[in-house]
Amino acid sequence: MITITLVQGDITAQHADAIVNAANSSLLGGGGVDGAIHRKGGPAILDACRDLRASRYGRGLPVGQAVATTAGNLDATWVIHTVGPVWSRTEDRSAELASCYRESLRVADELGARSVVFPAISTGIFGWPMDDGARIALRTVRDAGSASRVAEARFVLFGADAYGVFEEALAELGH
Ligand code: AR6
Repeated sequence: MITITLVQGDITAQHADAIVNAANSSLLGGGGVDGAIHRKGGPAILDACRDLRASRYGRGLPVGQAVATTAGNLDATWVIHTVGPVWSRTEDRSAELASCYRESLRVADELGARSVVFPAISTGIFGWPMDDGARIALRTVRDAGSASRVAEARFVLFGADAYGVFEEALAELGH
């Protein structure tokens, strides 16, 4: 059984065992959550990402997958990088978005993390509508979380609007 909580704020200010990063396939940084995590976490995270590019992920991290590094100076032990799909009007990429949450939880479970914080993956620069993104996020974490040892999944939403959308989606889920 996993407990899902919602917080409004900046994900880089959170304390948890693992912080999930909404990365891109290059693993070498970007804007949004990714930029904030690298800025606040410091160069150790980028060093670890470069090592991953030089070894397991020479072609980058595929969409829907997840991989962990140190959390550098963040108040966490690990950052779990995952690559969300870019929103498409013509193609349903929901399975890839769900996979980001499932794979991040799987990696967290492997590491022994008990608390994991998530951003609303793909709902910023990648353009996914917040309400649909929230439904996919919450349903997937609830379902995958029941089989994991992760005790808390905390969604950190940037701003009151995103928080409100998640609150409504969580209520719809009967949580
Ligand atoms: N804390 C919590 N949430 C945040 C923060 C923060 N500090 N900053 C933004 N958000 P995004 P994506 C919200 O763009 O859509 C990067 O360049 C934001 O309002 O971070 O998956 C990567 O390198 C939105 O609701 O991620 C990729 O190229 C949500 O977090 C690309 O952006 C996700 O927005 C990934 O795009």
